[in-house]
Amino acid sequence: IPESSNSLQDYVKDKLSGQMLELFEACQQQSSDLIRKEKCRTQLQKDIQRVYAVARLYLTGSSMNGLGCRSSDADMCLVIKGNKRPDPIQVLSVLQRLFRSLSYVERTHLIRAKVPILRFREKGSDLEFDLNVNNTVGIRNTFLLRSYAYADLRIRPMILVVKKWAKHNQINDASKGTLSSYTLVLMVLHYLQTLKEPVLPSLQRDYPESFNPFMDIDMVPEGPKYVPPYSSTNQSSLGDLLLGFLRYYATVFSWDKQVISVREAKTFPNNNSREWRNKFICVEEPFERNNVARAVHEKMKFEAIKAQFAESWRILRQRKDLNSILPVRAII
Ligand code: 3AT
Ligand code: MG
Repeated sequence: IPESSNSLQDYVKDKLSGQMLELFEACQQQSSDLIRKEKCRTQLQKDIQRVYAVARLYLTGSSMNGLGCRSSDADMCLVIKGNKRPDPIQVLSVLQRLFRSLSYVERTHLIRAKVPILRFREKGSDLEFDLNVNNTVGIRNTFLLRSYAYADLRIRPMILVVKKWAKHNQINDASKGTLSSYTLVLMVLHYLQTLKEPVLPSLQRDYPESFNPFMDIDMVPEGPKYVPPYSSTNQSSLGDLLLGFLRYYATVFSWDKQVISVREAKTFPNNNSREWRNKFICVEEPFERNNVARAVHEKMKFEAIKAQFAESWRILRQRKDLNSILPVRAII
């Protein structure tokens, strides 16, 4: 007997869900956007190989994971293999000089963060790139997130709306002490994994071979080929999932006691190690198992984030109108 297969319309029977779908369809990355990014990647890899002959350039982040908007930047990872690990700052300095000689690149600058990046734009366009060196965990987690994004039809619209909501309400900027997009995505996945009727499983638990953390990096993009869609008994609409997400972080989740683990599809207590103790928000990186929410280190910013969940939940449960927490027209 064939499984009953849903279409996205089955989850869009109310006004709020319709507004979410409309926002998703207007904002999601188009295939023409990806083609443009891919074309730049190919040309950049060619130019970089004049200096680093064996280097390979990977597109990562929302450009590749199915969770991108038309306005998303292009994150990239340059992989340089070899016995001795090159110093990322040194490599990026060399690339900075190289890029200044390339006709299709402009506004190159080096950011000396914990993971150093070279930021630049395609000349004459608003396409921005963030390039790191050998931060290969970003390649692994991109293909894990991609598998989650396509495991259920509701995931991509749900996450896009949450990202837009967070950006509009100024809680989506790690450089200003709030949440990175990556942290937000893991928070949504965690909520969907821990519902009484889960919308998502732990893919790392169910398909350990596809997401083996030691897999050769060249194989990682092929890894998830055998992950089928998840068939959930949960038939909640998009709108109910958004309301439930806000409610969960406004009233259920214990920020001061729990660590979010998408790897295990559960929370665990934060009092067992230095990584988690006395942190405002604890969200586990699925491969490296460190805290992806470490940018939130000011009490004021943390309080603003929690207040935003509480306030948006209060308003949306009353109004059931996406415009009450996010001006849809202005964003499309
Ligand atoms: P946007 O659409 O650009 O807002 P994104 O999905 O590209 O969202 P980020 O810009 O936050 O997300 O991050 C880009 C990628 O970098 C996503 C993930 O593959 C990797 N990454 C980000 N933060 C971390 C982290 N703390 N640990 C490991 N990988 C990370
Ligand atoms: Mg990005």
